[in-house]
Amino acid sequence: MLNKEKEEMTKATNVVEMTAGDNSMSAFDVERVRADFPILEQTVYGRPLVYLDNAASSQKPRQVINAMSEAYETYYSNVHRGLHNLSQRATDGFEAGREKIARFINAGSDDEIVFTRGATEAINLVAATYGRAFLGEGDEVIISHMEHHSNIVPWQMLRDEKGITLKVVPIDDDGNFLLDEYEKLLTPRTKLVAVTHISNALGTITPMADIVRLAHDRGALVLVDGCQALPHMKVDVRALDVDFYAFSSHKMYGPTGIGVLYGKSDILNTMPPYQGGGEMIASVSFEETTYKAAPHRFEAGTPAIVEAVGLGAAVDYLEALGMDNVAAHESGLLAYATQKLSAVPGLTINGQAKEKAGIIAFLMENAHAHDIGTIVDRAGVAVRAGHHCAQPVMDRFGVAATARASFGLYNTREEVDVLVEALAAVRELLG
Ligand code: 7TS
Repeated sequence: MLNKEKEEMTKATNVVEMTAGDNSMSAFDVERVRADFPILEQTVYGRPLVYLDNAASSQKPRQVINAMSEAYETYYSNVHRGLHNLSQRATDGFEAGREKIARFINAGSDDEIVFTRGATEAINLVAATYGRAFLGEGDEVIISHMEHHSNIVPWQMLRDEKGITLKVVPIDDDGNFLLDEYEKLLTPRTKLVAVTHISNALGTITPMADIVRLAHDRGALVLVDGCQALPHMKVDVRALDVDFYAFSSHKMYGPTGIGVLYGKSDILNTMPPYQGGGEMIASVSFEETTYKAAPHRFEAGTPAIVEAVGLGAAVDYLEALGMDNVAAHESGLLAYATQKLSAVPGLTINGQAKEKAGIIAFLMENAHAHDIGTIVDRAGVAVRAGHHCAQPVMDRFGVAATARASFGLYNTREEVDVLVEALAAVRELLG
């Protein structure tokens, strides 16, 4: 390619050049990506759908849908328990999902991947097993002011049950995680630090490497809520040295009903199971039951079999695109949207942290967030309005609700323009 042509291509909207040595697609071509998502082809109220609610849940590419249909049509069966051909193939498909996840996040082994129903269940699992077994009166758990309810309430339940102390790391007016304040909260009684990797309500990327280092210096473990990070950036759990990492499949282009708790093997195997039943035992008699090692001891009952296949297909899809390409595309969108939205009269962005992912929460003068959501919906634009299951951070900013545009790998700058245009209608109607 001529240099000039190359320059034009790098400049062109929505095209991100791949990095040398990357064996993923030759360039991130958003139109090609969009063609993989059948749901995006529709119109809503006669307008092309603009889906900007990816932080709540993302859409599914044909590759994921097809992998799940194929499983149901050709080899569906229960796993781990049948000698017959279908059961073995279903087990292979299910376990391949686990292997793909392990590789995707660079876990040390497949045994470090526990399948759960989602991030919420993954965090509750740690609170209910590690927390109940190893935390007691006066032990401290540190969370941040911008956690989703699913990383607040399980620790409050543990506080009420076991008498632990819950401490909260403050954030500044831009939504930055205050590392100095965090360091001051750490004490020899701190047993666990449970912090989000990316805030779903503000878009802040937390300084995870520093958070982990400081916690480990004091002997505390770290649990990361990675729900909003995994679909948008490369995550290496071993490079980060996190002890637990929780996420949901449905936000990373996979199906609902399945999520993951990554945990270091030596920690997982010290934790007692919390649900008893089939598949998690080594042997059962009325006198005594012994348990399998992790991850199986935490997977009682028939698991989400076809969902694991779908999650594996989502990982294949993301790896083929290349997470660096996805991240670069979305960071371009974030920069563009931030500039465009900031120029809308009367609009304020809630959350302007130094390190941000593709989430923009905003308020408009004289307009309730729900009205914004309803009006832009009429223009085909899907955004979320509300407290985003993060009420404490909304209280921190003195607002009950915000509107939120959150980007995924298939979004374009043209779609941002449609949102901005729709917001002009909000001003006309309400402003
Ligand atoms: N943690 C974070 C940071 C989240 O954003 C969410 C879901 C969860 C945990 C819970 O995930 P689940 O799959 O177990 O429900 N966040 C959102 C949101 O921002 N809008 O709808 C759901």
